[in-house]
Amino acid sequence: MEAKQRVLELRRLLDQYAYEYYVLDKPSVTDQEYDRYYQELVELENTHPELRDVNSITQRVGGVVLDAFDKVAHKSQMLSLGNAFNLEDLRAFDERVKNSVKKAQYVVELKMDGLAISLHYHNGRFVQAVTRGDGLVGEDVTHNVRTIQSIPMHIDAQGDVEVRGEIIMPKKSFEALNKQREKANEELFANPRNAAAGSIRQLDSSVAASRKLDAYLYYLVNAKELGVTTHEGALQQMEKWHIKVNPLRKVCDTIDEVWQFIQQMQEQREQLPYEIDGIVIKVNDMNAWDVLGTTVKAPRYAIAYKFPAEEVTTKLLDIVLTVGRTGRITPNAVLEPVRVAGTTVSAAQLHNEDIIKERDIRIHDDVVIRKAGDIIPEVVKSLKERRNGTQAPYVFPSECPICKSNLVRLENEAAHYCMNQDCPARVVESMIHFASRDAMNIDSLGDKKIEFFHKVGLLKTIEDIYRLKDHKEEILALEGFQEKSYQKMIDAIEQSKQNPLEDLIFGLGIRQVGKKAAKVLAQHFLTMDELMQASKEKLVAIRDVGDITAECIVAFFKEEKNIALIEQLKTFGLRMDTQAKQVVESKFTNKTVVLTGTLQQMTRNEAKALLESLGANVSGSVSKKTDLVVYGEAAGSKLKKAQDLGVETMDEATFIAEVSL
Ligand code: 3BD
Repeated sequence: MEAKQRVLELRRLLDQYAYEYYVLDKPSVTDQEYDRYYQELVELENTHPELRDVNSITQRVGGVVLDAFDKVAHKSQMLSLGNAFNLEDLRAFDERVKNSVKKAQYVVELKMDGLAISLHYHNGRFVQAVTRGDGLVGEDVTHNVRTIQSIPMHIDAQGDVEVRGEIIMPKKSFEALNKQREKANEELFANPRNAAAGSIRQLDSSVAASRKLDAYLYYLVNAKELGVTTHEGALQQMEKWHIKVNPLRKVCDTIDEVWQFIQQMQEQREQLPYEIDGIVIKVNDMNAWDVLGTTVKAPRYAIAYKFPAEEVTTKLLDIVLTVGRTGRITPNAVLEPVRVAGTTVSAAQLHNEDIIKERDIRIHDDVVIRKAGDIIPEVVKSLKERRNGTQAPYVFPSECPICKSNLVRLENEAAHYCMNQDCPARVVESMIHFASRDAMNIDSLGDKKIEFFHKVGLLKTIEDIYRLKDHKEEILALEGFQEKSYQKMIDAIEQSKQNPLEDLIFGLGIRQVGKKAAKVLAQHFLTMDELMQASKEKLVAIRDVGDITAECIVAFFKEEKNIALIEQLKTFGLRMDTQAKQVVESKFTNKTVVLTGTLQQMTRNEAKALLESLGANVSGSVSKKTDLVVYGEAAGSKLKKAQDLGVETMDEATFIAEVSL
């Protein structure tokens, strides 16, 4: 009995100290004192296993390992936010708000650049954490969220409480992590948000525990039930529970005051210990939230002001061309390395010849660059006034940088193409595509290995992949190959021979034939031979196959080399057919159906498979072409849109009744 009292006391004490340290950033005890109590608790929990508790502070180190993440439907949808890019947009927002509610106060808060999360407490205990996902269904990441020190495992509240916020990785943690990964020769994270997302998507929670994540919460779902009527009041209620809420916020009476706060924060942005990508503005009065309502996906009571993308100047050292699988040429700028929006950038996209001409971008120019959507670097413009006479207008090369054959620019296309089917760059890219996940999914034959095997002459064409097993001695003599990794690769290659026809069709890399078209073609023709013999007329008659796609398919199967490749693959034993899906005639046959909301009787994927077996075409978005929307619980914008468009809708019970006939 005494041990139990002491354990509870230690947990309360340590929770309090953790709160002071991780939430308030104001520790009241020394690290040594903290450690003493912590060790005492560890020992008591060891000697009294019956007193262990998943919510004990000792469990923050992680160690839970899952097989997969469970999907969890959100009780209420996690909405998106509309965007504002300037003061004008904000004034328009203010006007809209004031059209519905006479007087509006706003709460302005920082827009943390992390990933949205929902936390659940039951009778004061933390019970579950779910990622935002698509807003309707997220993933259960409870085991990882337990390791985030600033998230309380106990709050002083009864019943069910749900709070939502953002998980972030502080800049310092991010830099330390990447440094460590660089040393270990591991791939670096592009930015703190990706690092945070990657850490939360770990099956082993000790990895997440080592990542030094933090969280800021900004939304109390049950505010009304608790008698809270303003957003600021909700934030203060959360603070009383020791939940971490960003103190950098302000209640404003006018939009000009809001704008002032935005300016201040934009100036302080670099000095903040975490990355933000804007400011969120919310109407304070929560009764006004109901009056204002929500649009298709975002509430009308809030808006996100997005900071303009950071632009920096650097030198353009060179323009180099890369060759894709289809022969498409992409020009890339080689830049003097420069830091922008949190990472060092040394290359940027230049898209095509026209863009280089229009922007008059020349080698040796000083150029302004920024990250599009804060991810992909692009050259905005060149600083012509800084030229010193050494910059000549850029002449797009006439030869392929790899095989030296002439480049061709087709009519009505901005891109140049290398037309040489045997161009080594194209050959390598085709093999990479063939082995990729969505195609033949040969997991242990990645990009680097393919490039390497090509270099040493073991892979000259796609069919050589299936000949690798005849070169065991040579491969084992290569650096980095052991018997075990060799065998794993060969097994994966052999395994791929059983893949259904659609994977092979997609893997061949026929122009215009993506994943979906490959599936449609496989289902329509059922065998490779039938597809190879199909005429253009036959092809265009298929739904989802257009003129150009049909021409590309016919052209592909006219080529001697492609016919020879397929014949060779046949002799290797690759599967050249697929099972016809049995289509049962029903009221869903040939209808375009959209599923929305949470279904109770089956998962959305099961419903999709069922509908497809009944001959329906299941689509993700509602438009005029939609014939029917089947909705489950908490259906949101798609159902509303269907009703607005006058599209037929059907609830789950009716749907089940229809399909079980
Ligand atoms: C933040 C929606 C509302 C509750 C809807 C008003 C879009 C991510 O710091 N408030 C914040 C922040 C995000 C928010 C709301 N307040 N929604 C907020 C937010 N201070 N970042 N977000 N989200 C959260 C999102 N996430 C992924 C994909 C699409 N949208």
